[in-house]
Amino acid sequence: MLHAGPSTEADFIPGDAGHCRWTQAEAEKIYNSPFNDLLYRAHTVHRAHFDPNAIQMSRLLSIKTGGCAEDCGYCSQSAHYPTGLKASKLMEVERVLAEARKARDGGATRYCMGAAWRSPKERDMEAIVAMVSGVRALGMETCMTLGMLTPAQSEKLAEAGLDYYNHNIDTSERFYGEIITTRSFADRLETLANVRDAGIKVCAGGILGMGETADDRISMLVTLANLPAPPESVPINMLIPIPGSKLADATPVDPIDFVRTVALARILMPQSHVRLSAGRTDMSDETQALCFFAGANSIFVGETLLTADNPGEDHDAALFRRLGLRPMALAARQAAAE
Ligand code: SAM
Ligand code: DTB
Ligand code: SF4
Repeated sequence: MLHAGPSTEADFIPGDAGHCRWTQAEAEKIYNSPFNDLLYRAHTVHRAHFDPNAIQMSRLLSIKTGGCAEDCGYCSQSAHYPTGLKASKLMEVERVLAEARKARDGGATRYCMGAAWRSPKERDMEAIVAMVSGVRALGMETCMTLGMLTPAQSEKLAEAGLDYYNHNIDTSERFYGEIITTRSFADRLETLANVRDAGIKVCAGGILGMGETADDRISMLVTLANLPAPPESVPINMLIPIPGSKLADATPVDPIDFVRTVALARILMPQSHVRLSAGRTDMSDETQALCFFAGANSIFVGETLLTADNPGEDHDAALFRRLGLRPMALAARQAAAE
């Protein structure tokens, strides 16, 4: 299906897969337009595709924490930096399912399980598959983020019934090597293609506040929007500075620029769920409200993300009340995706 794209024919190059391909120049023009024009356009696109007051709620669990071989400069779990995080082994399936049950009872409809791996080992696949089918049996959508996947591993997860796979491109291709050296931007795209080919829905986004330029942020979104099919879910994380990590002292992103990026994501990927992801603890309610107006329609709920803090149920319930927001029902989301 065609997604609502640029406003004039001159604005885009038709892509092979039948959806618009955005150019960097067009995306920059939109990002740099007057703030009110940008937000008006983003919100109009948002209303055309979604209920503007419904927010999808996901819950995260770290199923294997720390000791990771990759050198991602933002991460608490990389073994390359003295972040003080204690590493642990893969969690037992029953414990994961007990946590998932609690999350479901707390209102989450998607359960996202993350492992601090470069890629999963064959010996871990049996437990991973059991986690996917167990969480599904609880009536929740499933998401995993385990690092790079081969085509065969992607097929195995698809057969287990995995709904989403999260694999972020994090930033622009140009800036990538400044943040991570143990894998390449092309490696990330390869896993995204493997996941897509296996028929799993794609969750892919990035992080703002790592010292990137506005053009890097725009380029990251153009890459995502121009994939053969745009990701169904686009997490926009604000860097949580981790003491001891390479980016511990990065300059925080300007909240207005953060909102501009969310708005651009909404315009470039009209049918995707845009997730206001990590970093909400350090964001004002007003900034979050602007993000929801600009088209963000998904959040992580609960006190913790993988290892870092998240606002928690009480704060989010109060925010939802103030803004008249409500949780997006599972059935409504499935209908919107069809
Ligand atoms: N190891 C897997 C991988 O890298 O794909 C999965 C887990 S990893 C922690 C998932 C994503 O969380 C990263 O790609 C990054 O975008 C985000 N993330 C990690 N640390 C973060 C931080 N300190 N602040 C914001 N986002 C972060
Ligand atoms: C994503 O884009 N953000 C989530 C999820 N995908 C896996 C992870 C955020 C991690 C924040 C830092 C932490 O908790 O360690
Ligand atoms: Fe490992 Fe993922 Fe953290 Fe990178 S982001 S260090 S791959 S856990």
